[in-house]
Parts: sequence; C-alpha cells; structure tokens
Amino acid sequence: MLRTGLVGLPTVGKTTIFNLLTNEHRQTSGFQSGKAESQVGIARIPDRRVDFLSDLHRPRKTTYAQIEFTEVPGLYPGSSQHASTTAFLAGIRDVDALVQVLRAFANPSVPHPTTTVDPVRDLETVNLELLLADLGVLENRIVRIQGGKRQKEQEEELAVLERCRAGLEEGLPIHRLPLSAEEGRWLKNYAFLTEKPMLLVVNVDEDELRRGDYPGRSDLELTAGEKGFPLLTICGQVEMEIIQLPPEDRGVFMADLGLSESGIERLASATYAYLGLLSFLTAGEDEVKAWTIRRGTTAREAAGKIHSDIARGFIRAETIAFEDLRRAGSVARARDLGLLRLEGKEYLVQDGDIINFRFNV
Ligand SMILES: Nc1nc2c(ncn2[C@@H]2O[C@H](COP(=O)(O)OP(=O)(O)OP(=O)(O)O)[C@@H](O)[C@H]2O)c(=O)[nH]1
Ligand SMILES: [Mg+2]
Repeated sequence: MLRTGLVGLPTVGKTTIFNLLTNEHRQTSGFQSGKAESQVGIARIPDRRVDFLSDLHRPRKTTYAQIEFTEVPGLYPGSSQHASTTAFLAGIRDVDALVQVLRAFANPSVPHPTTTVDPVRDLETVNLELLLADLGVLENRIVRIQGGKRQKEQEEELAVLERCRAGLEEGLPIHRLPLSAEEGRWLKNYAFLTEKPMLLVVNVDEDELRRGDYPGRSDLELTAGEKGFPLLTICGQVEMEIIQLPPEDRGVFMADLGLSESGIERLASATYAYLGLLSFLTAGEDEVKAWTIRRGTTAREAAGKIHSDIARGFIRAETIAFEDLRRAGSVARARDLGLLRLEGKEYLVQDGDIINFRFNV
C-alpha cells in the first residue's frame, strides 16, 4: 500500500484533511493540541472502474486501492531539535511521499500558528525543520563513523554523508543534491525526509474556494512550480463535513462548491501522476480488485504482485482496456469485437488494464 506522511505547522487543518481523506472522525481543535503522537488512517481510493466491474461480476469481495496517511504533530520553528519530534519524524521516514498542509483559510477563531496567512513562509518554515531533522540524523551518523574503525566502505559512506551535510548546511534538500546513483545508494537506509517527493495541499475556506484565490496564491504557485511540488487546493472544513454526510447527500453540496471530485480522488490522482503509478484491475466472481504498480511494469512483474507462482508460471495476460470493456458492456461481447488482447510477459501494463493472467505451475 502507498504510504504518505501529513505534515505542516500546528492548527493548519491537518486533522481536518486527514478526516476528509480517510473518512475518519478524529478530534480537531481550535488551539494547538500539543499532541505528541502521530495518528494513522487508511483511505480507500474511489475508482469508477472498480465500481463498474463490481456491478458486472457481483463478486464476493471488492477491493479498492488504498493510501495510508500518518498525521504527525505540527512542526514549528525549532521543533526539530526536540527528542519527541525526532521520534515522530522517524515514524514517517519510510513513507513514499509527504503531503504538506498549508493554511490559507481565514477563520479568526483559530489564531494562525505564527502571525498572518502566508503559505510560502509556512512552507519554508516546515521544510527547514525537515532539513534540520535530516541534518541531525546525518551528524549523528558521521560522528559514529568517525569514532569507529574505518575501512574502505566506511570511508566511502563518510564522504557521501559529508557532502550531504555540506548541502543541507547551505539549505539544499537532499533531493536537490547532485549525487550519482552509486552515491545515492549509501543514503537508502536513512530514508531522509528531504529526499522524499512532496505534495502541497492548501487548506482554503469556502469564500476563497469560490473566489479561486487566497492570500499568497501566486507566490505559492511560483514556488511550487520551481520546486516541482504538485499543488492542490482543498476546502478542509466544508469538505470534511460533506464526507461525513450519507453518500447520497454529498453530490449536491459538492456541486454547489463547484467540485466534481472528492478530496481523496484529487489527491490520489495527483499522487499517482507525481509518483508515476497506475492501477490495473483483476475481476472475477471471487474478487474485483485494483492493484497499484509503477509505470513501466511488465505483465510478468504485475503478475508477481498477485502471487509469485503466477509470475513464475506466466503464460500470457488476457487484457482488455477498461474503456473498451465499458463500451462493449460485457467480456463476451468485447471478445467478439476483438477487444480482448493476448499480451506476453514483456507487455507494459497500462492504467485501467483489466487482466486475467494465464499461468501454470
Ligand atoms: N474556517 C476553516 N477552519 C478550518 C479549516 N480547516 C481547519 N479549520 C479549523 O482549524 C482548527 C485546527 O484544525 P485541525 O484540523 O485540528 O488542525 P491540525 O493541523 O490537525 O492541528 P494540530 O494537530 O493541533 O497541529 C480547527 O478549529 C478547525 O475547525 C478550514 O478549511 N476552514
Ligand atoms: Mg491534528
């Protein structure tokens, strides 16, 4: 499962957004909760292809793709130097991406954690804390290597770590350092936070959503563009309230806000595009299921996601594109129309492929 960490300053709406993504009902608060624990929730990614297949096959089980979210307590200037922060940040070192929540909503009843609404400043503040947290990990490791017996391996590692330290001290996140693939391998085990892909979620209020504007928008768009961070807008408070309504009542309120997709749908598609992921589907009377893979995955590798035996005994992948099936209306009709393809093990699986793997063991 894809795993992400939700970070941001205190009281910017992390829990609100966590709730609307995961459909949980965790407590939000108008003052700094001062909570030092992370919370974990799982979001089901809505997928109309899975819905369609599920209607078609009436399976015993329907499984959507999922994203796990870990909300960590708010970061603020200097917080990376506390042991408790080191501990909760360690808990998101192995996530696939970070999602940073930035406050744009006005809400006078919730004091801004620093002063005024200024998402670029907040972004820099949080990123600096992440960078300092990485620097702390690096420095500890450097001291430990320097103090121990050093062989060629340790010398090599030390050289790379020292280059990283120099970069971080200049304010460069690790993903911006020009490291060769070989050098990068030394960093694998550390899973540095500033090496991770980051998505930005601006938490706007209803008025800002309707206007399509908020304080600092053009600056933020520029900064996000420069850094290559995807930027999404979510109307936290209202979207959370909508998600807590019965499903049949949500549509009108979403439409009224001018939203055609829920927060999790928008965030999931941005994340998949950014990380180069796609979904293929399997369907039968037992189960309809969406599987998440990287772009460029071959049919045999995709089979291995399901079971290593299927990869080992791979014969072919009977494949049909979702849109072809939808237009044909049934697998039998799709076969008559010649839309069912027999693909070999090197076939590159496409988003929305519905695959039946033929194999023998
Ligand atoms: N008007 C408005 N208020 C919001 C919005 N999002 C969050 N709030 C309010 O801001 C306060 C903080 O929200 P939380 O979601 O608890 O923020 P948080 O980032 O999780 O806070 P900590 O975990 O304490 O750091 C709550 O009172 C929310 O109701 C929003 O989009 N609009
Ligand atoms: Mg919170």
